[in-house]
Formats: sequence, structure tokens, C-alpha cells
Amino acid sequence: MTIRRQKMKSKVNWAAAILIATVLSNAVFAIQTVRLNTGYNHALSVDAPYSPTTQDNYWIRIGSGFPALSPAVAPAWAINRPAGSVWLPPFPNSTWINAANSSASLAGVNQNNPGYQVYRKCFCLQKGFNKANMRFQVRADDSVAIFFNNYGNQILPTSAGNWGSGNPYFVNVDQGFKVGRNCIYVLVGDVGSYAGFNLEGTVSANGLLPTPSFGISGNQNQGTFEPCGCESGPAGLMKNSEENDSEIAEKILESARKGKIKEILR
Ligand SMILES: [Ca+2]
Repeated sequence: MTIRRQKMKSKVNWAAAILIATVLSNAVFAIQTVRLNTGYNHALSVDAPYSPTTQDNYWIRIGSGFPALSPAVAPAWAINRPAGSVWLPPFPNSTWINAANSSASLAGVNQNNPGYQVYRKCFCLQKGFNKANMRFQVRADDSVAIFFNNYGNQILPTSAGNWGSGNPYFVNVDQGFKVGRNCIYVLVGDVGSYAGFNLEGTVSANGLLPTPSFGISGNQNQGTFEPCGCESGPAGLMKNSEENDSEIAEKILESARKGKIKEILR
């Protein structure tokens, strides 16, 4: 009787262990989707953008070509559109964002002195991730170029921003993902009047953390992840061999200064 009971207990334990293992592996590997939208407030339990004009702590401005801004790194601003129909309405669950708390171009920016800002949003892929995919649409005033994880991986060529008419640019990426911190970097060029950009879309993967990087704190302006679960350390710290935000921003701005964007806009 006792032996039989022990055997049964043992079977039950095994069944429980298998069940727990299955649940755990599903928990780690269930498909997770995270919005990449500009002006999207991940801290809320409902789909909603930030109210203009407040700062978007998930889209961080990490560099400025012209004019130089202080502080050099800061959250972007969720902004209202200019009066009239200069810009198309923001995509659903998003706002237009800018380096300043309005849609106005920064002081001194004109055709001869284009303004350049680099923004980034980061997410975290845990060890063993798979089926990663990123897709989004974007508009900008005046121009836009997008990079993924490093300067050498440009996923949207420098393009006129189609802020008030025409189709947005659609980007679909299923390569270049890595364990740890992953970031998209957006270069926005401006030649006057108004400045900003609007992006809407998602990243999804098995093993994606549900919350993107928040704020500007942390080593090398990397921002923190909540919860901290990135493979490469608390807050998803990067390996030393990887380009940090400052290095990537400088490379992007250097290419902008060489005139590629100006040529497109003129
Ligand atoms: Ca403009």
C-alpha cells in the first residue's frame, strides 16, 4: 500500500515537473509583441499615446548635428501638429515627436544650415530568442534615414519624409537581431519651418521582453529595461565590443554632414 502510494506520488511529481517545465518554456518562448510607436506610453495599461506636450521616455534623442542641444541626450517630446494640414494626422496610438516641445524648427535651421537629430528606441531579446520580426511605417519633416543596431545596417535609405502627402515608408526587418539590447536609430533632417517624425509599428519575437528601454539613465546612455532580464546583464548592458549610442549617433551625423540629406531635399 505504502509502496504503491509512493509510486503514484512519484508519477504525480513527474507529471507536475513536466507541466511546470512546459509552462516555463512557453512563458519564455511565447510570442511577445512590443510597439515601436513614437509618443506611445508603455506605462499605461491601455493603448494610448502621451499627451502633447510631454516627453516620450522611450524615444530618446541621442545626438544633434545642428543646432547643438543641451543636454546632449534627452527624451523626445510628444508634440501637436502645426496648425492647418501641414502634416498628416499621427498614426493610431502615436504622436509626432520632436527634439523641442513644439513642431517648430529649431533656431537657426534653414536650407543652408540643415538641422539633424538622431533618436533611438531599444528593446531586449533574451538568450534563445527566435522568430524576431520588426515592421513599421514612418513619416518625417523633412527627411528620414533609419539604422538598426549599428551604423553599417541601414534599414531605410535617406528619404524625403512625406510628412503631408504620399505614402509613408514601410520597413520590414527579419535580420540583424541579437541577444540583449537591440535599437532602431532614426536620423531626422530638417531645412526649416517645422521638424519632427512619426512612426508606428511593432517588434515581435519569442523571448522579447515586454517593456522597451526606458529613459536615458544607465551606462553609455543605454536606458534601463523593466524588468531587467537581458542576457548581457542587468538593464541589458551592451558588450564592450558593440558600438554605443554616442558612437552610432556620431557616425550617422557625420554622414549627414557630408551632404547626403541636403542633396535629397533641394
Ligand atoms: Ca522642415
